[in-house]
Amino acid sequence: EKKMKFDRYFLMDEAAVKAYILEKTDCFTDKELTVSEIGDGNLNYVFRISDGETSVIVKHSGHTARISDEFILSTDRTIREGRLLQAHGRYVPDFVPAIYLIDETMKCVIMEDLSNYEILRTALQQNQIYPHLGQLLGHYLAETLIRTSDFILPPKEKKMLQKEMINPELCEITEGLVYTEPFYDNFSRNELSPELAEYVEQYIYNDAALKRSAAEAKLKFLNKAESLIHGDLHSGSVFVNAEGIKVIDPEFGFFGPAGYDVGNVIAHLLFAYAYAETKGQKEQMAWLEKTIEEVMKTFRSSALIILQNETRDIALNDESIFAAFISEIEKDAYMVAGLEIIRRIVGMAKVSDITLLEETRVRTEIQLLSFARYLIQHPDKIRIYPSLFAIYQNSKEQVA
Ligand code: SR1
Ligand code: MG
Repeated sequence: EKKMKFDRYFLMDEAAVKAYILEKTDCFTDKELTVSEIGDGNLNYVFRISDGETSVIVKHSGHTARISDEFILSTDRTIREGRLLQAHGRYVPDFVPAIYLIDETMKCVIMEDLSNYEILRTALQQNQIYPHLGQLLGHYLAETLIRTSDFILPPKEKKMLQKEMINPELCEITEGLVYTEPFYDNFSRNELSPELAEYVEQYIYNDAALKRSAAEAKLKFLNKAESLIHGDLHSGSVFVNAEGIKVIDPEFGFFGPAGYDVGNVIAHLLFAYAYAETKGQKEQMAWLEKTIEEVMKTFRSSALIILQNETRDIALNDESIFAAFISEIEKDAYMVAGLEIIRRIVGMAKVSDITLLEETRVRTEIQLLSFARYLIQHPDKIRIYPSLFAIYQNSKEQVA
């Protein structure tokens, strides 16, 4: 049998990954390994390798996105993702998987297998409750976003990291799929429930004020190099168990607006809330409502403590600057939450919280879209309002 050398990139299948792990690492000594491709994301391949006792994950990228060949992408995205996980891991080591190897030749990352955790989206659909989830998410957001901002990172270090994390291809996907395509009816990648067409035509494609607000948000995404963001922090990017959370898949990460990650978390907890509501999971609904509030409260208080204790720049070390900075992130977050809701209902790349709904789907979609329109246009009102859910309920009544 000819030994593969793995000194030149090719797209590995399960057999190649098995040979690779034995050849390039000492993770396993026994050759009785099982390898399975378990990825369900839109871009890359995820292999689990196990000898029955120990297991690891190999994340590997091809020249195109898994979801569609129309996205031609550099295979370096997995390398950037591994480095970003390491960068965030400096601040939240318990909240990210351990990275064992980043292989620039084979364009893969070997990392900790999280098989003792569940994907948050699946767990929430199964009516699970995690009492500390809001605090954990708020802590993760504050640590990663505030510590990589100009308040804390030394100027040259931030710019060097910014250079390393520049991510034009995947940013372009977000710029199109989140900020542009869902607002125009001439993009073939938009995909709607047919019963939704009239609503979307009137209240999204033809709403000039909404489109203007979305354009303002897009300019922020294009220009605000605020923090090293995850870039795709939906409930499929979070693993959870009774002990804690692990955040995976930051391949869309770069130095962007901090509110982008916070807003994605809010949007996907709202999707979970809408799913729970349809299924009549009342206790979980109440907990999800509290969880969103806890994310925001913990984010605010942890961010403030970091800023107060660790701001290096004398010119920025000012309580009113801290307050304004956090408020602006919150405002951006509510706008992004609205944008994320719209893109997952109108654009490509759906979420199963919506697609799994049957007869209630269109009604739920309209309720969420109506709330999303409010979030995008009135983020400041939401920020100071005691409960996001009062406004959500109100937008439901308007729909009815
Ligand atoms: C072509 S990738 C489509 C979407 O999947 C990812 O998870 C991101 O959300 C991206 O926008
Ligand atoms: Mg992903």
